[in-house]
Amino acid sequence: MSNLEEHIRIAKQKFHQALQDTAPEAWETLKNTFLARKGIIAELFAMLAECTPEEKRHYGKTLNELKNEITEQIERLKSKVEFQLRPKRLDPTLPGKPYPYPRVHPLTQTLNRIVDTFARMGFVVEEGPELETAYYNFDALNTPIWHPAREKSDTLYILNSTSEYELLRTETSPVQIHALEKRGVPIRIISPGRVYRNDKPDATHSPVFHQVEGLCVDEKISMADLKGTLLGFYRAMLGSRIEIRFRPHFFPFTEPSAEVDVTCPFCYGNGCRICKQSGYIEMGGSGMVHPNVLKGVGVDMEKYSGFAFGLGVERLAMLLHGVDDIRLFYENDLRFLEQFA
Ligand code: 2NM
Repeated sequence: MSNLEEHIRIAKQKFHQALQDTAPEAWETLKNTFLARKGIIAELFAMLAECTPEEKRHYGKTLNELKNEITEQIERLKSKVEFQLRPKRLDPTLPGKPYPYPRVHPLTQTLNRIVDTFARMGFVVEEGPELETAYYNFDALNTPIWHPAREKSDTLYILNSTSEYELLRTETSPVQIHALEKRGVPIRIISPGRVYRNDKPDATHSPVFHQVEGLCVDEKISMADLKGTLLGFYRAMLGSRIEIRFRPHFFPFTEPSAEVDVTCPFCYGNGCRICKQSGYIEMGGSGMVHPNVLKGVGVDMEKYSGFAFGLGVERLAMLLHGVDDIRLFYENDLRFLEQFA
Protein backbone atom coordinates (compact mmCIF):
# COMPACT_ATOMS: atom_id res chain seq x y z
CA MET A 1 0.00 0.00 0.00
CA SER A 2 2.75 2.36 -1.02
CA ASN A 3 0.46 5.12 -2.29
CA LEU A 4 -0.94 5.59 1.26
CA GLU A 5 2.06 7.81 1.90
CA GLU A 6 0.98 9.92 -1.10
CA HIS A 7 -2.63 10.06 0.22
CA ILE A 8 -1.42 11.22 3.61
CA ARG A 9 0.76 13.88 2.02
CA ILE A 10 -2.21 15.14 -0.07
CA ALA A 11 -4.53 15.09 2.94
CA LYS A 12 -2.02 17.13 4.94
CA GLN A 13 -1.66 19.65 2.12
CA LYS A 14 -5.44 19.83 1.73
CA PHE A 15 -5.85 20.55 5.42
CA HIS A 16 -3.32 23.40 5.44
CA GLN A 17 -4.96 24.89 2.38
CA ALA A 18 -8.41 24.59 4.00
CA LEU A 19 -7.06 26.13 7.20
CA GLN A 20 -6.04 29.20 5.22
CA ASP A 21 -9.27 29.39 3.22
CA THR A 22 -11.72 28.87 6.08
CA ALA A 23 -13.00 31.70 8.27
CA PRO A 24 -12.33 30.95 11.95
CA GLU A 25 -16.08 30.95 12.68
CA ALA A 26 -16.42 28.01 10.26
CA TRP A 27 -14.08 25.75 12.25
CA GLU A 28 -16.84 23.14 12.49
CA THR A 29 -16.85 22.52 8.71
CA LEU A 30 -13.13 21.76 8.94
CA LYS A 31 -13.80 19.37 11.76
CA ASN A 32 -16.54 17.65 9.72
CA THR A 33 -14.41 17.36 6.61
CA PHE A 34 -11.32 15.94 8.32
CA LEU A 35 -12.25 14.42 11.65
CA ALA A 36 -15.84 13.15 11.29
CA ARG A 37 -16.63 9.42 11.37
CA LYS A 38 -16.54 9.32 7.55
CA GLY A 39 -14.06 12.19 7.17
CA ILE A 40 -10.73 12.22 5.35
CA ILE A 41 -8.68 11.00 8.29
CA ALA A 42 -11.09 8.13 8.98
CA GLU A 43 -10.86 7.13 5.33
CA LEU A 44 -7.08 7.02 5.54
CA PHE A 45 -7.22 4.92 8.69
CA ALA A 46 -9.55 2.55 6.84
CA MET A 47 -6.88 2.09 4.17
CA LEU A 48 -4.52 0.69 6.82
CA ALA A 49 -6.57 -2.54 6.69
CA GLU A 50 -4.91 -3.48 3.41
CA CYS A 51 -1.38 -2.84 4.69
CA THR A 52 1.29 -5.20 5.94
CA PRO A 53 1.89 -5.18 9.72
CA GLU A 54 5.08 -3.21 9.21
CA GLU A 55 3.29 -0.59 7.05
CA LYS A 56 0.46 -0.49 9.58
CA ARG A 57 2.91 0.47 12.34
CA HIS A 58 4.65 3.04 10.14
CA TYR A 59 1.61 4.68 8.54
CA GLY A 60 -0.47 4.31 11.69
CA LYS A 61 2.04 6.47 13.50
CA THR A 62 2.16 9.07 10.68
CA LEU A 63 -1.63 9.16 10.50
CA ASN A 64 -1.98 9.60 14.27
CA GLU A 65 0.49 12.47 14.16
CA LEU A 66 -1.52 14.11 11.34
CA LYS A 67 -4.79 13.56 13.21
CA ASN A 68 -3.34 15.14 16.34
CA GLU A 69 -2.02 18.10 14.40
CA ILE A 70 -5.40 18.68 12.70
CA THR A 71 -7.27 18.33 16.01
CA GLU A 72 -4.92 20.80 17.65
CA GLN A 73 -5.30 23.37 14.86
CA ILE A 74 -9.09 23.12 14.88
CA GLU A 75 -9.15 23.47 18.68
CA ARG A 76 -7.00 26.60 18.30
CA LEU A 77 -9.48 28.10 15.83
CA LYS A 78 -12.39 27.19 18.06
CA SER A 79 -10.93 28.85 21.17
CA LYS A 80 -9.94 31.91 19.10
CA VAL A 81 -13.59 32.34 18.02
CA GLU A 82 -14.86 31.72 21.53
CA PHE A 83 -12.46 34.33 22.87
CA GLN A 84 -13.72 36.89 20.38
CA LEU A 85 -17.33 36.13 21.31
CA ARG A 86 -16.73 36.18 25.08
CA PRO A 87 -18.94 38.49 27.19
CA LYS A 88 -17.28 41.91 27.18
CA ARG A 89 -15.93 43.09 30.50
CA LEU A 90 -16.31 46.70 31.68
CA ASP A 91 -13.62 48.93 30.24
CA PRO A 92 -13.44 51.99 32.49
CA THR A 93 -11.20 53.81 30.01
CA LEU A 94 -13.97 53.98 27.37
CA PRO A 95 -15.82 57.32 27.04
CA GLY A 96 -19.26 57.37 28.71
CA LYS A 97 -22.53 57.06 26.83
CA PRO A 98 -24.18 60.43 26.28
CA TYR A 99 -26.89 60.86 28.94
CA PRO A 100 -29.74 63.40 28.55
CA TYR A 101 -28.70 66.56 30.34
CA PRO A 102 -31.11 67.16 33.22
CA ARG A 103 -33.34 70.18 32.76
CA VAL A 104 -35.80 71.75 35.17
CA HIS A 105 -39.40 71.89 33.88
CA PRO A 106 -40.32 75.45 32.78
CA LEU A 107 -43.17 75.58 35.32
CA THR A 108 -40.79 74.54 38.09
CA GLN A 109 -38.26 77.13 36.91
CA THR A 110 -40.94 79.81 37.07
CA LEU A 111 -42.21 78.62 40.45
CA ASN A 112 -38.66 78.59 41.82
CA ARG A 113 -38.16 82.20 40.74
CA ILE A 114 -41.50 83.24 42.26
CA VAL A 115 -40.68 81.54 45.56
CA ASP A 116 -37.14 83.02 45.66
CA THR A 117 -38.47 86.50 45.00
CA PHE A 118 -41.05 86.35 47.78
CA ALA A 119 -38.52 84.70 50.09
CA ARG A 120 -36.31 87.77 49.72
CA MET A 121 -39.28 89.86 50.87
CA GLY A 122 -39.65 87.76 54.02
CA PHE A 123 -42.36 85.32 52.93
CA VAL A 124 -42.16 81.74 54.16
CA VAL A 125 -43.46 78.83 52.07
CA GLU A 126 -46.48 77.00 53.51
CA GLU A 127 -47.93 73.90 51.91
CA GLY A 128 -51.13 71.94 52.50
CA PRO A 129 -53.40 69.17 51.21
CA GLU A 130 -54.86 69.15 47.69
CA LEU A 131 -57.90 67.25 48.95
CA GLU A 132 -59.90 69.66 51.09
CA THR A 133 -63.19 70.09 52.85
CA ALA A 134 -65.76 72.68 51.81
CA TYR A 135 -65.07 74.37 55.14
CA TYR A 136 -61.43 75.22 54.34
CA ASN A 137 -61.93 75.84 50.63
CA PHE A 138 -65.11 77.95 50.92
CA ASP A 139 -66.70 78.55 54.35
CA ALA A 140 -63.59 79.81 56.11
CA LEU A 141 -62.93 82.04 53.10
CA ASN A 142 -66.29 83.80 53.46
CA THR A 143 -67.68 82.20 50.32
CA PRO A 144 -71.49 82.09 50.70
CA ILE A 145 -73.31 78.79 50.32
CA TRP A 146 -74.98 79.98 47.12
CA HIS A 147 -71.74 81.13 45.44
CA PRO A 148 -71.39 79.79 41.87
CA ALA A 149 -67.79 78.69 42.51
CA ARG A 150 -69.23 75.92 44.72
CA GLU A 151 -71.25 74.39 41.88
CA LYS A 152 -70.09 71.01 40.66
CA SER A 153 -69.76 72.57 37.23
CA ASP A 154 -66.83 74.58 38.71
CA THR A 155 -65.46 72.49 41.59
CA LEU A 156 -64.40 68.82 41.51
CA TYR A 157 -66.05 66.97 44.40
CA ILE A 158 -65.02 63.56 45.67
CA LEU A 159 -67.13 61.21 47.79
CA ASN A 160 -64.83 59.85 50.49
CA SER A 161 -64.85 56.47 52.26
CA THR A 162 -67.24 57.76 54.95
CA SER A 163 -69.72 58.95 52.30
CA GLU A 164 -68.90 62.60 52.86
CA TYR A 165 -68.07 65.01 50.10
CA GLU A 166 -64.57 66.38 49.90
CA LEU A 167 -63.18 68.47 47.07
CA LEU A 168 -60.02 69.17 45.14
CA ARG A 169 -58.96 72.64 46.28
CA THR A 170 -59.82 75.37 43.79
CA GLU A 171 -57.28 77.80 45.30
CA THR A 172 -54.38 77.46 47.68
CA SER A 173 -56.13 79.84 50.12
CA PRO A 174 -57.25 76.91 52.35
CA VAL A 175 -53.53 76.41 53.09
CA GLN A 176 -53.52 79.91 54.55
CA ILE A 177 -56.47 79.13 56.81
CA HIS A 178 -54.61 76.04 58.10
CA ALA A 179 -51.50 78.18 58.62
CA LEU A 180 -53.42 80.88 60.50
CA GLU A 181 -54.96 78.20 62.76
CA LYS A 182 -51.57 76.56 63.32
CA ARG A 183 -49.24 79.56 63.62
CA GLY A 184 -51.49 82.53 64.40
CA VAL A 185 -50.41 86.11 63.66
CA PRO A 186 -48.27 87.93 62.69
CA ILE A 187 -47.77 85.81 59.58
CA ARG A 188 -46.12 86.30 56.19
CA ILE A 189 -46.50 83.26 53.95
CA ILE A 190 -46.89 82.15 50.37
CA SER A 191 -48.61 78.91 49.41
CA PRO A 192 -47.54 77.55 46.03
CA GLY A 193 -49.29 74.49 44.67
CA ARG A 194 -51.62 72.61 42.39
CA VAL A 195 -55.25 73.65 42.16
CA TYR A 196 -58.22 72.09 40.36
CA ARG A 197 -61.17 73.47 38.41
CA ASN A 198 -63.86 71.67 36.44
CA ASP A 199 -62.73 73.35 33.22
CA LYS A 200 -62.50 72.00 29.71
CA PRO A 201 -58.87 72.21 28.53
CA ASP A 202 -58.05 74.75 25.83
CA ALA A 203 -55.10 77.03 25.02
CA THR A 204 -55.57 79.06 28.23
CA HIS A 205 -57.39 76.60 30.57
CA SER A 206 -56.34 73.41 32.28
CA PRO A 207 -58.34 71.49 34.92
CA VAL A 208 -55.11 71.32 36.93
CA PHE A 209 -52.86 74.32 37.22
CA HIS A 210 -50.59 76.04 39.72
CA GLN A 211 -51.08 79.05 41.92
CA VAL A 212 -49.09 81.02 44.39
CA GLU A 213 -51.11 82.83 46.98
CA GLY A 214 -49.67 85.20 49.52
CA LEU A 215 -50.84 86.31 52.94
CA CYS A 216 -49.44 88.93 55.25
CA VAL A 217 -51.12 89.74 58.56
CA ASP A 218 -49.51 92.08 61.05
CA GLU A 219 -50.13 95.36 62.86
CA LYS A 220 -50.90 98.31 60.58
CA ILE A 221 -50.83 96.37 57.31
CA SER A 222 -52.41 98.49 54.58
CA MET A 223 -53.27 98.42 50.90
CA ALA A 224 -50.02 100.35 50.31
CA ASP A 225 -48.07 97.36 51.69
CA LEU A 226 -49.94 95.13 49.27
CA LYS A 227 -49.23 97.35 46.32
CA GLY A 228 -45.56 97.81 47.23
CA THR A 229 -45.10 94.07 47.69
CA LEU A 230 -46.63 93.22 44.32
CA LEU A 231 -44.76 96.03 42.55
CA GLY A 232 -41.45 94.75 43.94
CA PHE A 233 -42.38 91.21 42.99
CA TYR A 234 -43.38 91.96 39.39
CA ARG A 235 -40.33 94.16 38.83
CA ALA A 236 -38.07 91.36 40.07
CA MET A 237 -39.81 88.90 37.73
CA LEU A 238 -40.35 91.03 34.61
CA GLY A 239 -37.91 93.93 34.85
CA SER A 240 -37.52 97.25 36.67
CA ARG A 241 -39.53 99.17 34.09
CA ILE A 242 -42.74 97.32 35.02
CA GLU A 243 -45.62 99.22 36.64
CA ILE A 244 -48.73 97.69 38.14
CA ARG A 245 -52.36 98.76 38.10
CA PHE A 246 -55.16 97.82 40.52
CA ARG A 247 -58.68 97.46 39.10
CA PRO A 248 -61.52 97.30 41.64
CA HIS A 249 -62.99 93.81 41.81
CA PHE A 250 -64.90 91.49 44.12
CA PHE A 251 -63.67 88.40 45.96
CA PRO A 252 -65.56 86.89 48.91
CA PHE A 253 -62.34 86.63 50.97
CA THR A 254 -61.03 90.18 50.55
CA GLU A 255 -62.48 93.69 50.99
CA PRO A 256 -61.60 95.84 49.22
CA SER A 257 -60.46 93.60 46.34
CA ALA A 258 -58.55 94.37 43.19
CA GLU A 259 -57.42 92.64 40.08
CA VAL A 260 -53.73 93.21 39.38
CA ASP A 261 -52.48 94.20 35.93
CA VAL A 262 -48.83 94.67 34.96
CA THR A 263 -47.66 96.89 32.14
CA CYS A 264 -47.08 94.68 29.13
CA PRO A 265 -43.38 93.63 29.30
CA PHE A 266 -43.27 93.56 25.49
CA CYS A 267 -44.41 97.14 24.77
CA TYR A 268 -44.24 98.74 28.26
CA GLY A 269 -47.77 100.11 27.95
CA ASN A 270 -47.73 101.31 24.35
CA GLY A 271 -49.96 98.54 23.07
CA CYS A 272 -48.95 95.49 21.03
CA ARG A 273 -50.20 92.12 19.78
CA ILE A 274 -49.41 90.37 23.08
CA CYS A 275 -51.50 92.72 25.27
CA LYS A 276 -54.14 93.19 22.55
CA GLN A 277 -53.28 96.91 22.33
CA SER A 278 -54.32 97.50 25.99
CA GLY A 279 -50.78 98.07 27.30
CA TYR A 280 -51.59 95.88 30.33
CA ILE A 281 -51.72 92.18 31.13
CA GLU A 282 -53.91 90.76 33.92
CA MET A 283 -51.81 88.75 36.35
CA GLY A 284 -53.90 87.96 39.42
CA GLY A 285 -56.15 89.08 42.25
CA SER A 286 -55.58 90.69 45.61
CA GLY A 287 -57.14 92.59 48.46
CA MET A 288 -57.32 93.24 52.17
CA VAL A 289 -58.28 90.06 54.04
CA HIS A 290 -62.02 90.14 54.78
CA PRO A 291 -62.95 90.66 58.46
CA ASN A 292 -65.03 87.46 58.37
CA VAL A 293 -61.94 85.46 57.38
CA LEU A 294 -59.86 86.94 60.21
CA LYS A 295 -62.73 86.51 62.67
CA GLY A 296 -63.12 82.85 61.66
CA VAL A 297 -59.58 82.03 62.75
CA GLY A 298 -59.75 84.18 65.91
CA VAL A 299 -57.47 87.04 64.92
CA ASP A 300 -57.76 90.21 67.05
CA MET A 301 -59.07 92.65 64.47
CA GLU A 302 -58.50 95.71 66.63
CA LYS A 303 -54.80 95.03 66.42
CA TYR A 304 -54.24 93.20 63.12
CA SER A 305 -55.03 93.61 59.46
CA GLY A 306 -53.71 91.81 56.41
CA PHE A 307 -53.43 91.62 52.67
CA ALA A 308 -53.64 88.60 50.38
CA PHE A 309 -53.05 87.93 46.73
CA GLY A 310 -53.09 85.11 44.23
CA LEU A 311 -51.38 84.56 40.89
CA GLY A 312 -51.18 81.83 38.29
CA VAL A 313 -47.82 80.17 37.67
CA GLU A 314 -48.70 79.01 34.12
CA ARG A 315 -49.82 82.48 33.14
CA LEU A 316 -46.53 84.02 34.28
CA ALA A 317 -44.48 81.22 32.65
CA MET A 318 -46.34 81.75 29.35
CA LEU A 319 -45.67 85.48 29.50
CA LEU A 320 -41.99 85.02 30.38
CA HIS A 321 -41.34 82.54 27.57
CA GLY A 322 -43.86 83.56 24.90
CA VAL A 323 -45.77 80.26 25.17
CA ASP A 324 -49.27 80.52 23.68
CA ASP A 325 -50.82 77.19 24.77
CA ILE A 326 -50.97 76.08 28.43
CA ARG A 327 -51.25 72.41 27.39
CA LEU A 328 -47.63 72.41 26.21
CA PHE A 329 -46.58 72.40 29.89
CA TYR A 330 -48.28 69.05 30.54
CA GLU A 331 -47.58 67.07 27.38
CA ASN A 332 -43.93 66.29 28.24
CA ASP A 333 -42.85 66.70 24.62
CA LEU A 334 -39.06 66.90 24.86
CA ARG A 335 -38.90 69.10 21.75
CA PHE A 336 -40.76 71.70 23.84
CA LEU A 337 -39.10 71.06 27.21
CA GLU A 338 -35.54 71.02 25.84
CA GLN A 339 -35.88 74.68 24.90
CA PHE A 340 -35.84 75.66 28.59
CA ALA A 341 -32.23 74.69 29.32
C1 2NM B 1 -56.72 85.68 45.40
C2 2NM B 1 -57.17 86.98 45.31
C3 2NM B 1 -57.35 87.69 46.49
C4 2NM B 1 -56.45 85.16 49.06
C5 2NM B 1 -57.10 85.40 50.23
C6 2NM B 1 -56.55 84.55 51.14
C7 2NM B 1 -56.90 84.40 52.58
F1 2NM B 1 -56.76 83.13 52.95
F2 2NM B 1 -56.11 85.12 53.30
F3 2NM B 1 -58.14 84.78 52.77
N1 2NM B 1 -55.63 83.86 50.54
N2 2NM B 1 -55.55 84.22 49.24
C8 2NM B 1 -56.67 85.80 47.76
C9 2NM B 1 -57.12 87.09 47.71
C10 2NM B 1 -56.46 85.09 46.62
O1 2NM B 1 -56.49 84.88 44.30
C11 2NM B 1 -56.89 85.33 43.05
